[in-house]
Amino acid sequence: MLNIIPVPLKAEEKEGFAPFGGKLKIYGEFSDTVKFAEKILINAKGGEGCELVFEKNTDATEEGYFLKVEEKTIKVKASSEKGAFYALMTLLQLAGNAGRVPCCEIGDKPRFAYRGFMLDSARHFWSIDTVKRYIDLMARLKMNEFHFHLTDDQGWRVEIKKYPLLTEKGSIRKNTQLSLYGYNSGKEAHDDVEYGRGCFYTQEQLKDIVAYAAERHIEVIPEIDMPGHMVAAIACYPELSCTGEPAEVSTRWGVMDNICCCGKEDVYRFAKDVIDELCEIFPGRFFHIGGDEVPKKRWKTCPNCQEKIKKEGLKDENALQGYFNSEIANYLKSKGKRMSGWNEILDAQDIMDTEIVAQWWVNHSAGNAQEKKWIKRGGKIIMSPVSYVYMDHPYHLRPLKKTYATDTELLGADFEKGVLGMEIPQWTEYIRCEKKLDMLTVPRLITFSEVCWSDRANKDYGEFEKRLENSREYFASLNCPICPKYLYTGKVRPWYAFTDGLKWALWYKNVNYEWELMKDRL
Ligand code: TNX
Repeated sequence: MLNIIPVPLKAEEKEGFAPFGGKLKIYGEFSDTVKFAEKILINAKGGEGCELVFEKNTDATEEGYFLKVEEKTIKVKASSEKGAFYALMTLLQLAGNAGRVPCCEIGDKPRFAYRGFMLDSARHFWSIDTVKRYIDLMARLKMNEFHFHLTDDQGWRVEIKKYPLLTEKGSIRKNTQLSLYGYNSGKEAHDDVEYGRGCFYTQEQLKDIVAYAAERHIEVIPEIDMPGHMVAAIACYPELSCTGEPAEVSTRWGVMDNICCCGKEDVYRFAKDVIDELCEIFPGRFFHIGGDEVPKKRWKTCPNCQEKIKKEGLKDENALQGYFNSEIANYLKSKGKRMSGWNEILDAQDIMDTEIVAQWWVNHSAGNAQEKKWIKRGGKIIMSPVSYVYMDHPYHLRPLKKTYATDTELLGADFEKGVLGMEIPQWTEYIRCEKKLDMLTVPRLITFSEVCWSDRANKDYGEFEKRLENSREYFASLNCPICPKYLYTGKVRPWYAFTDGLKWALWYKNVNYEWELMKDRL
């Protein structure tokens, strides 16, 4: 068994091994990949007497590659730098720390063009080194879209020169909610420490992250969540809200009623100013505007919103969000960007252009009418179904096996034409340190790479789990440890998890359960 994740389309193992390491003679087409290979292998042992050759072959798809490993020659055929790079990623994984790779023949290409990972740096902030470590891991797994959730109610984490308060003030919250116990009753437990002072990325730092990702064929997609999930910005510039009353950066999780006022021109101006600055930093094709969880309560009684609804001849408050989305989508389009957003951006889909992309996170299946209608209209979606892929949920609720089944259980042929790809999000309300981030992220990201890269016919969870276990050393060498198997298979469970009904009622209370039990053992 060749130990490769995600499993390639076709792979055949042969007798023997080829030396692989810093002593390889590397040459051929695709100069970026040749340079990358030299750089990454420079200190790796092995490779003597062997060559690694890159050739151009137009039979390969843009991201696909052919690989032939013989005892003295390793030949890669690809049609672009991307394919050549992915062949190199396969070789690095096959080699691990062994200094050699098994002889083999591989023909590979991805199932989906969009293979994403989202990191929430708003609720808790992640250092540039951590972000790069995850970008590296994504590259090894042949994933290509890094969705960066940069702002939320509890913190604004990206420098915007025109609005300096956003990071001076909007990055700081007075304290932090600790658990879901008492959820939405206002009685949740909180700590009493300020969080977030100085926790933001400067524009220069973001450019560095973008370049680092680009070298690994990963696009960075910024997300500025609007018009909801905006309390941190409203705390700095209260005029953005309907009432204009003073507000504080949120210390609680959940969905806030205090959202931006889509009846005020200031809000459109603000959004466009932020977009202007960010488009200078993120050269990619997509720009994510969030758009999720937008309670319309305040809009219903806001004179500005009601006037806008009347003036534009809109049906209701949902249509007002649709109007706002369309304005922003057109603005982004004028800058050469394609807008993406969570599925709520389609709550008034009739007035939305099918050019935009909806990221579907609510429980869905071929039965979701909104989604069906969108796809029928020719719209595209990215799948992030909450009950299969959410990484912040405990393993006893969502073992790897469930995440692995996302594709096979949810996608039917009629549906598939509308699917641009898949993305796995990591929300970080309850993740405060790297060890916990790794515990919940690493195994799921590895699993998900196979979900979105590999052919359906090659998917077999039992066989995948063997490759995963055989890869512990390799991922540990990338500083990405895989947590114990009894954890990711969901065996660490609170007693009530054995009773199905109670499980759903009470898991919220115990979102930290596995961590509390495991933290000293990781
Ligand atoms: C829902 S998914 C959210 C996030 C939370 C997450 C927690 C989505 C678009 N919105 O704001 O962090 O649940 O799992």
